[in-house]
Amino acid sequence: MNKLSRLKDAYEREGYVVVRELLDTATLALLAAKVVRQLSRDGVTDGFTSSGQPRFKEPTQADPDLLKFADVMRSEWTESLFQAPSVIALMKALMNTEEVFVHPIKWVRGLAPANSSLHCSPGVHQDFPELQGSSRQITLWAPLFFVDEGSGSLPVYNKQPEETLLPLELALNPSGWQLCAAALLNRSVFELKPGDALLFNTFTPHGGAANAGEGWRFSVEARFQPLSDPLAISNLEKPLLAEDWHAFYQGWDTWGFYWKDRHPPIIEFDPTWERWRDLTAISEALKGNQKAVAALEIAAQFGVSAPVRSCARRLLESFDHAYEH
Ligand SMILES: O=C(O)CCC(=O)C(=O)O
Repeated sequence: MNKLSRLKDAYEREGYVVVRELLDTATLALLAAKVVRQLSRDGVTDGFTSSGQPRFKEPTQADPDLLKFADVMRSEWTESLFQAPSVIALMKALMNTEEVFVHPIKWVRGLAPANSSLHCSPGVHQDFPELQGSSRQITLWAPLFFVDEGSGSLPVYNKQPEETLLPLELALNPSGWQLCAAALLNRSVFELKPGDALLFNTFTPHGGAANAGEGWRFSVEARFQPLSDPLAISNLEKPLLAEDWHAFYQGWDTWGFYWKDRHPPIIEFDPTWERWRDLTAISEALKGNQKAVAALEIAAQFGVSAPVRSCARRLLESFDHAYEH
């Protein structure tokens, strides 16, 4: 069996696969340098850990904007990493497709140590309810600095192969929810160096990374799908951390609007999951379930209708009062 067949076999069997030395390390080094410049400017690093991550330094004031890495996200280098012919060829093989579509939105995340004021880690989840569209989507997750389990590498889980969406439970994490542990099978966490990538399907459970180290864990993420599969409009409408795509692509030479005349059949975003989460958080809060607090905060801010938002706000206030007494 050649290397490509082995990777494909593992991806189809497990729902994820690690691909060593996939991404261009010179480009990753440029992005890593950009990250270090921002951390230094913001006063939240003071050197490197023994394993090579930027060492975390507590900010003088906790500020969620310290977790936004717009310069790296908007850099054309980030795009070029994922457009590399070797990446596209691998995606074609894994998805059994002639034409691949690279989602325009890319993520750059910094995961601060678990014992710091800036720690913020998504619970174990599946990507599909947020992304929707193609069930063949693949997420590519890759570190900018060496990472292992102790310093925040991303855990992935096996599930029964025939399962798609798994049950959720309330949790005190940034989204307010996590997958029920009973639905998860084997957990795997990999040691990865710059250039290595973890690839997983849109239904593959992942998340709950715990950074027990002293450094910042940095990762870049992109999503890929067959060009002929549907794409939810929410994946194209607006970039992250920029007003619009024109602002986002300003100054780019090669890859700006690469998707303009080449995108999959567009479908509406289905708000069913968001509604279910908001209404379930409200009904659980009414029963006094304190674990609903994080999900209520989301419902209070982003709930799809005004009555849901105000109901969630009132319940949050009543929880605050309960704590005061
Ligand atoms: O980087 C992390 O800890 C979470 C990443 C994630 O949830 C994702 O790639 O969908």
